[in-house]
Amino acid sequence: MKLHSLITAAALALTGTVFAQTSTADHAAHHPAAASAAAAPTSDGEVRKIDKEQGKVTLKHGPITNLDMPGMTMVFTVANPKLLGTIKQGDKVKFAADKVNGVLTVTAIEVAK
Ligand SMILES: [Cu+2]
Repeated sequence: MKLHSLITAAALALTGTVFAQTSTADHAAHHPAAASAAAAPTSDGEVRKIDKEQGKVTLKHGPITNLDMPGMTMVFTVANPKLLGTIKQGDKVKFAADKVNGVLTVTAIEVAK
């Protein structure tokens, strides 16, 4: 009886450890984009032009502190073409931009309220 309890306790402890490691790995694997987008600061901008075919957007933007860039009008690549469906020309927006493989990329964008 004593031995049986010991084995059960050991098995429970082992199962608990494996489960904890698996769930942590799963979480990281499922949310890498969300994690990096949340970490990027948002900048103010205004949509000048949208190119859905090329997956690009022209923004007149304010200073982008994380890229050390002053305000200007320029073309960005978007991380996900679906982002372009949520904005239109003339919209005032808040967006997050980052350098992805050397390309200035909008990782998140939304119409400013
Ligand atoms: Cu710029």
